[in-house]
Amino acid sequence: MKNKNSDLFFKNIRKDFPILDQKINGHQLIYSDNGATTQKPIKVIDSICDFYKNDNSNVHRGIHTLSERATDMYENVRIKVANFINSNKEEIVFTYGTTSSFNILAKGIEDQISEGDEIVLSQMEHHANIVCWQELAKKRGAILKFIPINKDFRLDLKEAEKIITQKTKIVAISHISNVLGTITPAKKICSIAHKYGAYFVLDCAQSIVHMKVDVKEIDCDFIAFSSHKMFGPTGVGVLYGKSNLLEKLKPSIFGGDMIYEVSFTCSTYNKSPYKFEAGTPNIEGVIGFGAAIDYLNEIGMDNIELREKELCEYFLGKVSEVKDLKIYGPNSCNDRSCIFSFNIDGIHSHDMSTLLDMKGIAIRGGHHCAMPLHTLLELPSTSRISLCFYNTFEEIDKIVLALKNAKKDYEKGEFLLK
Ligand code: C6P
Repeated sequence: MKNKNSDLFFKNIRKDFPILDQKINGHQLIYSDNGATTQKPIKVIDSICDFYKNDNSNVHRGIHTLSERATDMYENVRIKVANFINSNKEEIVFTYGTTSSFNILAKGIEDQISEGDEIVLSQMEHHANIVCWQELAKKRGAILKFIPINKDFRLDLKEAEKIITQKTKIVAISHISNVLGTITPAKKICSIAHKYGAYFVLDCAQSIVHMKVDVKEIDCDFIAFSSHKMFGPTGVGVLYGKSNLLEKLKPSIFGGDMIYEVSFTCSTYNKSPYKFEAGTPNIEGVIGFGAAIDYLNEIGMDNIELREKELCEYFLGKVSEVKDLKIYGPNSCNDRSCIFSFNIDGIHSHDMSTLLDMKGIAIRGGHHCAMPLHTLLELPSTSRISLCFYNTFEEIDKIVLALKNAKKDYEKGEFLLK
């Protein structure tokens, strides 16, 4: 289909995702938990099966044909990822996901942090971008500071200007909050960080699949993201770092493939990115990830962004009709994504998840691995709907109808029988 921007195109695209064609509790599945993980198109699934059927071998080790083929396929994905974010292939470290990328980074940078140095995060971070820095701060005597959010659920830039100072060594924020959906002004915060010589780290776990991420344009020093949130397999992620900065990072996982030379007494390490990829990697995962990137490129990130903006506007318009529902996040689709965390007075988020599941609608309930943010907002938990391009306007209508009926259904208590 030529017009990759039309509603019809995106409705047809659903055929690429076999899992979407099923009933849950007697209703057509509406998968709206894409912030947790996305579904996989048949091309990704097939690429993994084909690899095992035809090409399976270890990488970087054998001299035989299969191993050389597997190595080429694996390294080719590194190039695809580099092109996807406008970087060089040497700057792409394959990891096991965003969390593992952050751990490799925080451990690797340890030697560059001294007592009294400051690490600036924001109040809307996922635990993956908090806990590893807390560990680093404890070890090195560094101090963590947090850019506050304002009442519109956006980062307070005036406060950011005050918090980031000569003492700041690292500024690490999420590009899109996995709770609020807020798109943060990455370029602006990066320039404040660089003014003081601090590293700028961007958590792209929630942004990479919804908008074009260009590391050169933003001038990021490091970014992290996961394949499974971009229609690829689980167990694969990326740590991007500028070449000279990756060279300065220490590896923290040791063993085969990350070395240059090993004796009984000491070892020297391979160059980046290989010094961070010890042991046999998730080869079939990386191959599937490559197929996911091809798939995204075929649709076009511009088309995806446009489609999701339309879904965002439609959702916010429709959901405003639901009584007693509060959304935690910006109300303009210009600086938010299709992640909508909400509560309806009197219904716990876990009950809300069960209520909607009874109608075939998959959402997430809880603290979404962002406990500090929930504590700040004085919320024990929230319900979260997260949409992507394969969701439809008709699905939004059904979700909103279910939300309108939620109180009535809740009071009937039928969901308790589940
Ligand atoms: N958020 C969610 O439902 P992993 O689990 O390593 O692939 O990604 C961690 C992570 C880091 N940063 C952000 C902003 C994230 O949203 C996530 C994962 C999922 O919101 C699972 S908790």
